[in-house]
Amino acid sequence: MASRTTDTPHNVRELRNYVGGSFVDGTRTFDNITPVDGTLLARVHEADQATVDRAVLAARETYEKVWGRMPVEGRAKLLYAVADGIEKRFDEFVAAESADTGKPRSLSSHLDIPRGAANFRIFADLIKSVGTECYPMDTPDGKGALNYTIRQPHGVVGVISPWNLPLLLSTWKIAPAMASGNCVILKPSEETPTTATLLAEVMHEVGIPPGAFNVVHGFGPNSAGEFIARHRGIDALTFTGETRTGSEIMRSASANVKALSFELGGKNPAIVFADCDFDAAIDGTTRSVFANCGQVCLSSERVYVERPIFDRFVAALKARAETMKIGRPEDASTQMGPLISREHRDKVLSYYTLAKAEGATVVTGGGAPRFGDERDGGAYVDPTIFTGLSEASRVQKEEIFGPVCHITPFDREEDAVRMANDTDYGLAAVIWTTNLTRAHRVSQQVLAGITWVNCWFLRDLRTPFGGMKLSGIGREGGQHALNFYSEQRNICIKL
Ligand code: NAD
Ligand code: 6OD
Repeated sequence: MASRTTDTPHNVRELRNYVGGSFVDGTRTFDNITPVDGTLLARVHEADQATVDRAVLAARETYEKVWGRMPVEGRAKLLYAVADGIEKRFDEFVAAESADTGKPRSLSSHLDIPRGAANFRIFADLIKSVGTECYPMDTPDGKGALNYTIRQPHGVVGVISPWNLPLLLSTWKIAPAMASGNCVILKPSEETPTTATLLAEVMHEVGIPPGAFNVVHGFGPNSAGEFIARHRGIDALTFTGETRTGSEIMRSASANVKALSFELGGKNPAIVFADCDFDAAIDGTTRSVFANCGQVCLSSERVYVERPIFDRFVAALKARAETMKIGRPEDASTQMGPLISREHRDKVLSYYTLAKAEGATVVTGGGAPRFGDERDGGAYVDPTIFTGLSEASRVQKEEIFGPVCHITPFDREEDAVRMANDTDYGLAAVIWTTNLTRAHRVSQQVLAGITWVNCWFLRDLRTPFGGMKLSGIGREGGQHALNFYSEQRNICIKL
């Protein structure tokens, strides 16, 4: 194989672009720093415009000659092999994902990497059973006509992905795109380039045809991200990330009228009714606020609790936050790691400061821990709970993306629904109640792409996933993803 991921004598990796089946240098490199302790993990080769052009050309050629023509069984077989290949190198993927993000290995080994493999399996399964529509019709001559639809891949699909669940979220798009017969150009986040490069190695090892999958490293504006968004040779673009970035990408993509799918930010509510299973609600809210250091687009940053249990709930969640073990990813007892970067830490801390300026009561946290060891070079913040803010405050309106929530009491169900919906976003909601009728009623009233009742982040990969309002455009998952990654065409045959 051409040069791939290599370790220097100091264990600093070189991460190259994967273009047309070869690992290629960039014209310059950037550093990949771990938020665990601020040390250097890798030098990453940035793709310039010419490298992105080569990737697009390779993808187009492979689409036309090989991948787009391969029988579905053949594509599915290779995608199962990718899933197996990820699992074969499971520990390496886990260690890399945790080093890049700082997340506990207990999390990357239970969520990120298994889902990375599962994403390939489910879409390999689904593509084999995809159906078609057929409409026999009457005609004036009595002989009739038959309409039927066929699906055609777009050709070349650009995938631009974020850093919070790097392998999970990129493969959530790569797998259905490739299963549908498209060739892919992936631009992983500059913060988390490693598992994308390992995935390229797996694709190479299992014999994915050169050009069917490409990785270009770099940043957003005036770098690989923008080069993809603007590229005339890319037919469809799928993006996960911040809403503001989505707007920029939409502007860049508009000249070439690409098909777009956007999974964007959130400011998600959780509503806790007094009739809930209290312990389950505390367990679930601890996860939905603090898991992955709060860096999940589905996290609950606004928690509404019915007044009779408000004080007890706040005290119980505070106790969970204060006993949370913050530490290095490889320590099995670690429950929460650092944020993704020092820069993001500054952003989260600025919201902690803003909350106080807006009049919040700090129930717990509100700052950054000091460890007195190498972790002080990392990007850690305290798990934090606020109360007392008005619903109009910026902290209640803007996505923070950290281990933090604000808890508001409510008296009537309609007040909780009104406050939950008083947001520009509409990604996810959680409802805690044992009243079945209320569960259905409130779920239907809360405006969110996904509403969980008495659970959080429970995923059936066949279901539609996506956001309302500023949280996104379109739905992916199961058949919905296959619809996005293909063009449906109608053929009408006069009999
Ligand atoms: P981000 O928008 O900063 O970056 C995402 C990707 O876009 C990165 O690869 C980045 O390099 C690239 N990018 C940035 N500017 C670009 C530009 N102008 N043109 C092209 N590409 C560009 O997001 P992030 O900070 O990596 O991720 C966190 C955000 O993602 C949060 O807002 C979170 O809610 C959101 N998110 C949403 C979902 C969802 O499913 N709705 C899932 C995960 C994360
Ligand atoms: O589970 C998924 O498929 C998914 N898209 C999760 C998104 C998480 C956001 O951070």
